[in-house]
Amino acid sequence: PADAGAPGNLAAHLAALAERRGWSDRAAFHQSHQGHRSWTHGEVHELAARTATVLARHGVGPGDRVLLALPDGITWVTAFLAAARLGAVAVLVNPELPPADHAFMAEDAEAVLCVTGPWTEESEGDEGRFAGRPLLGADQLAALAPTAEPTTTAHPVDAHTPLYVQYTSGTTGRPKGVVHCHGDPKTYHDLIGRRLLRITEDDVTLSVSKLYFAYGFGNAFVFPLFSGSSAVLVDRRPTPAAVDELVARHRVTLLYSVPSAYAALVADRGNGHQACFASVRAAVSAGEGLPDGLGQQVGELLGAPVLEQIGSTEAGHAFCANSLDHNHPGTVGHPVPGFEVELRDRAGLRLPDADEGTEGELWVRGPTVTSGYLNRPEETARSLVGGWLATRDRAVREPDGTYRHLGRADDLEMVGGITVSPLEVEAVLHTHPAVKEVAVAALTDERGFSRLRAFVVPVGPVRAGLETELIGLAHARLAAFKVPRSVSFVPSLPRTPTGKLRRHLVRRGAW
Ligand code: 3SK
Repeated sequence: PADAGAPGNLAAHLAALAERRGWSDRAAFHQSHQGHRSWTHGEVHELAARTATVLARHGVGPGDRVLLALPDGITWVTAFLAAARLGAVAVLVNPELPPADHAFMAEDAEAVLCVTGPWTEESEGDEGRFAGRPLLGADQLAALAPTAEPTTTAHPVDAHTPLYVQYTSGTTGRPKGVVHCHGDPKTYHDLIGRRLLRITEDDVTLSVSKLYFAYGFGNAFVFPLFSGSSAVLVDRRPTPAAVDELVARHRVTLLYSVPSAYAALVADRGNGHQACFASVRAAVSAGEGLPDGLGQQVGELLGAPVLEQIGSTEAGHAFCANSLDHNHPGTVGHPVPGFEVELRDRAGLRLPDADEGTEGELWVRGPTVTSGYLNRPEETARSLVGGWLATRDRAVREPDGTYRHLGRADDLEMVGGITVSPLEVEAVLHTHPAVKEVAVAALTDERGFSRLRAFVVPVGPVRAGLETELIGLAHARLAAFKVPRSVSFVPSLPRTPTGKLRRHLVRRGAW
């Protein structure tokens, strides 16, 4: 499927690159579920070109949006490349979201096709889940693609043609679609994969973060395809035992994860180096800060450096990162080469360089920062000012030019590396007749992790079982990562004289 006629098209570019560099017979992806199976770079691009024909037969053309609500696996990879080959835009969504979230995203993105499944017996059927938009089952796509003719001609595009959309939480609870273009993945790889992590053809990646998420997309899709290396794909978040097994089986060299999963690994395997991790040469951590001491424990367990970084869906991947050459534990590292980072005050005014130790909000400018959100001109104008992105992360600059992350500056909470709108969770809990007032915040637990907690002012006395009922209500209506772990019943919530909730006090859990 190599197509020299469309150099700007990501799918054509990657297929031609694999052929030119002689990667066709090298492993690209190892799928660990449904029986272990590996695909070479040549097989991936071939299957993607055939998948493009199936998508085209289902009405997908240049500029159309195709929603992919799929678990990590070969179908995810080939469907993405197929959409790119056709000049269509893949809308990457978490397959485990509740039906209402999927319906919102399908409508917001005006998806012409939703590629979904496989559904488990417990998950709700497709009826209404994607707002009545045309559906194509993952199993059906996987059955049709191998015998379809390959689409050898890729649609011509340039580096600024939209390629994919990822959703990020909005403060109002309505997720916002962030648009990225055909030129962005090559830049993630050039700046981070190649330059900072020195990925080569011999690397093997395991990313706990999934492909629909910015961090996982770069780690386990972009870097392997641009470097001729391979990635292990797992359809669900691997348990610590599964991480051990996969690292040993595939001789994983690069492990990408989030602090809560690293802590689970340390809790499971204890301290000190373990032989099953002998192949790991670096571990990357993102999503939230590594609690004090955990980075060192992980480094000892894996026998490899632990490199913290910070990125955002809007920036596409990391914009500050530690590297193999310069690792400052406890910080998120230096700005990624090619990115500029500024600390600004709440009004968006730059804090002077000399003020080291001064807290500020991180603003970022760089080659892969999105040009905006789908259908949200006002939010785009608020977050993107003169090419600078307001990340709403608070940080302080260290004397060596690295940045230390201090938390979020807006109403969003960060749990397990994912932003959650407390307003959305509060709205659900508020529907319970026993709830008079409610505030939700991520609080740090005794092990240093953020966990969602709901503070509820009850209507009348608290009866036995109310906490379980409220958590059950959240489970029934929200994605699992938005469900509070605990409920505290309080006589009142901290408010300003004008009635505005003092979220910084709720986050401290004391007022
Ligand atoms: O969550 C992050 O901080 C992150 C890090 C690297 C790449 C992408 C993201 C969203």
